[in-house]
Amino acid sequence: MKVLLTGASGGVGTRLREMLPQHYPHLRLSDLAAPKDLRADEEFVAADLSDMVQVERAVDGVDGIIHLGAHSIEGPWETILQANIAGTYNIFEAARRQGVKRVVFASSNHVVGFYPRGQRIGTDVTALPDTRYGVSKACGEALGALYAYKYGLRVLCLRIGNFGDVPLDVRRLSIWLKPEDLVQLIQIGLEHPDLRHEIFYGASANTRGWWDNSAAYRYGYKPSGDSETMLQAALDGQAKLAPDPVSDFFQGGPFCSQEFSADFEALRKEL
Ligand code: 15L
Repeated sequence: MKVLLTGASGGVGTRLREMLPQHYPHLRLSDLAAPKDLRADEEFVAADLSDMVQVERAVDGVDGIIHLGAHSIEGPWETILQANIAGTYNIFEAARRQGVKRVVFASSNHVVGFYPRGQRIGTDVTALPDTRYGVSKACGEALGALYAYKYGLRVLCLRIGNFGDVPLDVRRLSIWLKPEDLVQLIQIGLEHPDLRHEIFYGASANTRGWWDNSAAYRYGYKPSGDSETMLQAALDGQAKLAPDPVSDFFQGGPFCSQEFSADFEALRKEL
């Protein structure tokens, strides 16, 4: 199976470059610019995702796409619109035109950032994005559904929590995703015979998890990580953060408090 990894030069992409080749030896990498440490045995195609011609070149001849490429935090509308919304449309549309069978889309927990912490939610709740970035990921999920139901692509959207080796603070104890667990989720997306269109949370088996990830478990997901085993690291990280009532109340954390100008007390009472 030939697989394209977009966003290969970013933080998550860099880690996946190390981990994916043992499962997918025919891996093509793409990003705006090549990783500085690109090896001779790695294939790289530069692409600005907002340009369909470049995207079609990157997608040419692959069977599956892992689409990470995006502006991965909050940003100005024009940036989000081009990099994330137009970029993700171009990926799905190029996949359809070229007969690519599977797309794994890196969505984000920020699609549902305005749910209060502690509220257990599944993937069937109304989107409550906490940023323009979160809106772009909700839009990517909608594009995934369109291309699955209308054009027959097989699509897995992963609402990724926080990917890394350790949970960085108390919020991340609930949403942490161990790198090996992401690889497992990607394999389900690229290979599971029954998959048509699903949304999973990209989270490990965290003791303090907020999300009902039963859809992923139905497909055989067996996460190996639990952030609770690194509680102290998270508490140490938390100790460096200033208290922030809005951030501390909502699942999306600082993405919620950025630019926040609503009546927090009224909102908190309603929820
Ligand atoms: C995300 O979606 C971001 O891409 C990442 O940088 C983290 O901020 C993560 O969410 C998070 O919520 O911790």
